[in-house]
Amino acid sequence: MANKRGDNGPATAGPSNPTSIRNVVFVGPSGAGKTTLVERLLAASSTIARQGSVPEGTTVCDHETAAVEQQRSVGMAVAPLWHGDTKINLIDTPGYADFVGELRAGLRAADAAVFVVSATEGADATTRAIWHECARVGMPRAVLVSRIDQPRSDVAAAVESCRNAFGPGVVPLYLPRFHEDRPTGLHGLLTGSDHDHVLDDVPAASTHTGLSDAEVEAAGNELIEGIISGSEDDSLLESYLAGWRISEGTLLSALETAVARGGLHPVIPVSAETGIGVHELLDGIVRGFPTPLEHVPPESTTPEGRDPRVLDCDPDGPLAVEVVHTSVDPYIGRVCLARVFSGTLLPDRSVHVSGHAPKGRRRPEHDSEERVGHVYTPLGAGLHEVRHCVAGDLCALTKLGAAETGDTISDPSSPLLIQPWDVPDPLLPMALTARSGTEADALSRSLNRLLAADPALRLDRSTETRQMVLWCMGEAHAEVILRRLRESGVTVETEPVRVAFRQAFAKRAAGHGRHVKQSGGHGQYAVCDIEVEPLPRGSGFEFVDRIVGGAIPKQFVGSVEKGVRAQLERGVQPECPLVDVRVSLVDGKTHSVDSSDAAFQAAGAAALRDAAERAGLLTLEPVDEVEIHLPDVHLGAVLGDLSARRGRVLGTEPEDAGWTVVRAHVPSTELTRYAVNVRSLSSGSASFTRDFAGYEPLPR
Ligand SMILES: Nc1nc2c(ncn2[C@@H]2O[C@H](COP(=O)(O)OP(=O)(O)OP(=O)(O)O)[C@@H](O)[C@H]2O)c(=O)[nH]1
Ligand SMILES: [Mg+2]
Repeated sequence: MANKRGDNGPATAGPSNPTSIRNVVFVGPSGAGKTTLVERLLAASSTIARQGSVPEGTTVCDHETAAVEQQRSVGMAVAPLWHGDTKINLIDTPGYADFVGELRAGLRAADAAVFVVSATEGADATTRAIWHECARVGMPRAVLVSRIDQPRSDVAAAVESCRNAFGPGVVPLYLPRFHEDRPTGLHGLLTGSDHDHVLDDVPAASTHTGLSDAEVEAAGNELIEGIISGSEDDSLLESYLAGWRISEGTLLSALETAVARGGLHPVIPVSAETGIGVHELLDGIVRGFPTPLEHVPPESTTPEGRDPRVLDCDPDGPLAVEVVHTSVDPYIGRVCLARVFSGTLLPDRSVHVSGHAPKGRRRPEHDSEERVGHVYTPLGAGLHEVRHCVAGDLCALTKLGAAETGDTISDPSSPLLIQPWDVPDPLLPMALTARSGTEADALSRSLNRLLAADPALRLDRSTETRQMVLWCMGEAHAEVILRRLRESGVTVETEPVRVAFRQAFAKRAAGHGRHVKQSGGHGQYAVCDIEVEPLPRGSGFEFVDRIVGGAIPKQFVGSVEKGVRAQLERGVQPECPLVDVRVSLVDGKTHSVDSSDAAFQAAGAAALRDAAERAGLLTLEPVDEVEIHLPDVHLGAVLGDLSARRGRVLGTEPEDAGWTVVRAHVPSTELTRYAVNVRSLSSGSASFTRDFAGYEPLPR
């Protein structure tokens, strides 16, 4: 569904204090139910009148056509709700591995994550990879065991698999209660409360946790111990060991500390279908999740990189806002989602916009002065105007012409640049062509807009293969990008990605070049003899002047070199430059009138072609060094596949428990779809990087 943009109502005041804000990102594998759960929370808090659904394509967060078509999220989305006096910014992210760039943007905007794992699936290798993404940025996490209404759901088994995967900090905060075999509500281990609100006609007395009183008590004690150890509060530990009763309020505040420190991951069972766990989750977010004040923001400097400092989350501090996401709305144009790290963003103000240029991914480093028009709070694709956005809050901005994902918005009187977050390396190349010359300009413009919005894209324009290659994260990402390009009105086609081959001399040889035309008018006369000698890979081209006795005057020696160099670059076969060779000019002949620079260039080129014919040429193909990180169980399959791709394994080393890193040299032609292949070989769990390593002879 395309949500209605801008609700034209009067601008409302957003929260004015960071303590009344929670930024919570929903992360977890695809299909775990994140988008559906966000939808349920929005409906439960009356933020939306009716709960939409993913299969019907009517949710707030999956508003893009590509998401509706793929029936999964393809980008991060923000949807705020109010729970009491607290504004909770829910940030939905896609679980599919192609969209890890969107996940990282979501993590950047948030102060805590809810990790959603299906009660029918538990934690698999993809889930671990996402957990690792959260851990590397130190994101506090709670675990939601979702879809508990489904027949095959098993909350206890899912908790156990999460604990095995993520460690002993995973501890239930609530247990499910059942009526017969159906979950009907939750039992709070900290509060001792039962919420059997789902089936009103079922008397609470007829529901049970399926556990004995002793088991429930043990689960409660385990939670209290988890809170105490995660909060690292010695006085609490002493009270507990002395057998004193610790009040619920004290434990709740220790719970918040333990979650913020990353030592405790409380578990809440939920069902977006029936609503079980929804109120507990909202209460848990407000009472147990860190506020923006507890989040150490990224370091910022001046745009020139001076005066590094970490700003406080202070509405009265210097303005430091980061664009975490950009999308293009068909009606409004560019919409930037931004996190205010410090200061207060007000509408109708001049601001400074500055950005990085990491790895040539985006535009070069840039700085400009722009004007913020209205400030909005986003609801999926919808926008509602607000009077301000304080430190710790998220907002949407339109009409910021130059701003792109990763940019910093600050006060023009003291411009800042926030240090960038890690963007993933796109590894699936896609060669694009426009249907006509006029379309080529439109394609170029649209691509530039997409590159500015999505840091997980990279564009290479290869002069060697004369292709425009867009690097994406995987097929689903590529599909989304093609759709966005077509929606922007360009007719774009894809073609197979070409690889740039080279050639080298097979052995030493002599070459004779003669360019003589003396019939009528001013003639042309140049004769030269060269010797070629193959050099080690990567040496490039060397030219040696071994002329003795002035057989060729100095000024024409340079001409021969120029002719040789041009022929090397052109190659003797089309689009196949010659490399790694020493060319020595050993002899030649000149004519006092007819010799010229042009004639000696032509003779030099002819001598090189002659030498190539005598020596024979080897075709070289580009080879990349790949580094693959994968669970041990998939090692055999991945190594077998590497050898089928003519890969040469350089080494395998154990990594974290159960994981291995493999390094290998693999021909680039064999890697054009490796991003897709390695994923299917490893059930989506392996990741890899590739770097150009050099050229190697193509097997005959
Ligand atoms: N029965 C049941 N089905 C659910 C529940 N939550 C989600 N679903 C269904 O599960 C499917 C996937 O749900 P999504 O909300 O799209 O999952 P997601 O985690 O957002 O997936 P990605 O966007 O791909 O990461 C949809 O068909 C939902 O209708 C639930 O609590 N109970
Ligand atoms: Mg989703």
